[in-house]
Amino acid sequence: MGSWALLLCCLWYLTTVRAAVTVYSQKPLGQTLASTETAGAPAAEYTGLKAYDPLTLNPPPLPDPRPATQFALQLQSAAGNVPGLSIPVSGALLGLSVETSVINHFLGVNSSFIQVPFLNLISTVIERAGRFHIRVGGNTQETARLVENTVDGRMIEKQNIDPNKPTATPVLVYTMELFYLLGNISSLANVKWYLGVPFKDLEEIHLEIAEHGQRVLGDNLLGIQVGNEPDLYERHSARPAPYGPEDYCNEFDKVLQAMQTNPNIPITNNLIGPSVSSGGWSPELVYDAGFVSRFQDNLYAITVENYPSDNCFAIYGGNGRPHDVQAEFVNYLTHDGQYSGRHMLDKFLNSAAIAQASGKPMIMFETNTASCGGFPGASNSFGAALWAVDYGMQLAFSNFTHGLLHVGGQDTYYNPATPPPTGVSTFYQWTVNPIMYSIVVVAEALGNSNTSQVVDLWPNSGDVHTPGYAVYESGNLVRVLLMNYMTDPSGASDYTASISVGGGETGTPNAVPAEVKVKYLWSPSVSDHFNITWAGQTFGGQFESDGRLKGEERIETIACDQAANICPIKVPAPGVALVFFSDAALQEVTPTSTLTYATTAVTRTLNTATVDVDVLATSNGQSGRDRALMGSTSKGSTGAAFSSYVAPSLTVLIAMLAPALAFMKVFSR
Ligand SMILES: *[C@@H]1O[C@H](CO)[C@@H](O)[C@H](O)[C@H]1NC(C)=O
Ligand SMILES: *[C@@H]1O[C@H](CO)[C@@H](O)[C@H](O)[C@H]1NC(C)=O
Ligand SMILES: *[C@@H]1O[C@H](CO)[C@@H](O)[C@H](O)[C@H]1NC(C)=O
Ligand SMILES: *[C@@H]1O[C@H](CO)[C@@H](O)[C@H](O)[C@H]1NC(C)=O
Ligand SMILES: CC(=O)N[C@H]1CO[C@H](CO)[C@@H](O)[C@@H]1O
Repeated sequence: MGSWALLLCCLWYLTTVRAAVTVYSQKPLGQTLASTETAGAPAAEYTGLKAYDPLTLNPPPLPDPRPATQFALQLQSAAGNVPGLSIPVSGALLGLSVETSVINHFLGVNSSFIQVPFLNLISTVIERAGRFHIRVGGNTQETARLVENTVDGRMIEKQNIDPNKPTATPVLVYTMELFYLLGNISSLANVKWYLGVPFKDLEEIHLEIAEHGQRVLGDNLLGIQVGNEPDLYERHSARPAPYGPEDYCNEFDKVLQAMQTNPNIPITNNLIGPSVSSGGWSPELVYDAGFVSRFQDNLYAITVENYPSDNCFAIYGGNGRPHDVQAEFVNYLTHDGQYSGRHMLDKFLNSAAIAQASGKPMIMFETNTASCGGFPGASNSFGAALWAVDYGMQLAFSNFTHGLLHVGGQDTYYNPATPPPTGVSTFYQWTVNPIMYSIVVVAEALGNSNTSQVVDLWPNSGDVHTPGYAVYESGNLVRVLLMNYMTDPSGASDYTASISVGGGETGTPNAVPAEVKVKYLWSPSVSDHFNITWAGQTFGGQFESDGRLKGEERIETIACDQAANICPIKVPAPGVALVFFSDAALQEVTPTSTLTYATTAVTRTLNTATVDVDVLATSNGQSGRDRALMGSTSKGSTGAAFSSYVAPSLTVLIAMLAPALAFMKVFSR
């Protein structure tokens, strides 16, 4: 049976059973997809695409002794009195790093076919932070080549160069459509880009990314990466040994000179490096080789790339070590754990200070929960969302200006969001994963003023399960973010922080307002994949999202005791509370209306300079063939099968598609 016929009968089936069944997608889907389950064995045999792995870990046991559930938190109202405050950062601090080979799935097929869920997702952040930063690159940028046309007419294509070396990194070929796609995205939403030139073969330097990137993207191109994780080149046989920091600096110079003599590259002061992973060299070795002083006038930003752990052993074997994810889950769930942002950034504080001293942004250019795709059950859990909120705030506190969460393809666990697999994309919507919420929460915590300064509060006598941060904007306390890493459905591990502002020993007047507003990031457990809300709204479950937060927004109002100078803020276990100390601080990051793009894809045949959003919102991006299919299966309600399509029917659809899914093309980092 062809897959279209298969879908056809599924659709008929789902329209008839929709009303009768009520199941949630997560577990049933997993059970159905776990095709090779062995009787009696633990459910670890899921063999489908990793992005949909239903493996759910157990929340770690409660710490013993338990942290206090009541504590006082004394804050200064003015930034001037706060030691250790960060430099001013922007709400666009957390962005994405998208592997080049997956942009046709994640961003759009080409310049006239842009993924609407993607636009909606980033618009959700832009409405809060003012803009959004995306890096397109990763390992696949190193061998990318611009071609006039690809064989099959697509925007990008992978080609294996040497048939005798099947494991060699395939050359990625792309057409001009890539630049137009990014350009057209920026004309729809305020996205700024980082690109990277290939650095693999410097006998013949390829600078088309810089040439066309600058020409097509203009100001929307922030900078150009030169060299990706050069400290691993020797290990990955990308360079003959020995390859050291000095060699990298010399090669960087070679590329710079090629740019400076290229009339099509007018801007050569926007380069990005050294992007070391710290798996090989510490960044200090590169600074010692003169990187910053030598390229001071040509650098846009100083970058590092880092993951707190890796799942490479499970993916490739050999390298690295196996991980017991259940046992290690807890390492993500403390403010000072082995995998925490604080721990990760310790080794880069000197880099951030060097960047600050040289007036450059400091960017964590590629990061996520674990390299080689992340960990099943952990990277796609609410625990990862808490980890990423803490990490994002810690990046700010550590004087990093940006951090980019990596997006792989269908075969990774850590994507903030995943488009449906090729072939079923007309029927499924996107899967938004927990760390996407973190991007939204951090955007709201930092706001859109570019003046936010952050301090890590270490509240509750520095308990690592209950971290907190204060945010000062234009010198004044505006928001406080409080976290609870524990999972305790009984409610006994919820805590209440009694926040005082000024007064007492601060030598300044009592300053709590009459009331504060609070938004919660909530889930019943750190292990949950989809039952997550931010201020009462959710992106929904697997294959359920069009990129918009859905549901009624819930903002709590908490009365403060001004005489006693106390605002009591409850924080659930697990959860995050974002406390707004003024209505202005709330309004700054709370969109009143949402600019959205309501179809599954935008098809634009007119490439005019301005885009009519109303037209986009009402246009139907599906092709005629897809529409005909829908019409013929939904018994008189054309399109209804898709638009009202909800989780309950998914089990059935997936069950019948399982064989087709197995053959789907997959991409991974
Ligand atoms: C863009 O992709 C769409 C959908 O696959 C296709 O119909 C269209 O021809 C493509 N446009 C270009 C310019 O390649
Ligand atoms: C961040 O920069 C500020 C201003 O220079 C400095 O006071 C602070 O100590 C730095 N923070 C860290 C964690 O290094
Ligand atoms: C924040 O900084 C960005 C980038 O420099 C700028 O485009 C934007 O206008 C700034 N926002 C405000 C409110 O100043
Ligand atoms: C989310 O969790 C809550 C509490 O456990 C439960 O009442 C609710 O039904 C769950 N929602 C979904 C969509 O699973
Ligand atoms: C701003 C921008 O990059 N616009 C591009 C949109 O895509 C078309 C091709 O489809 C290009 O011609 C435009 O330059």
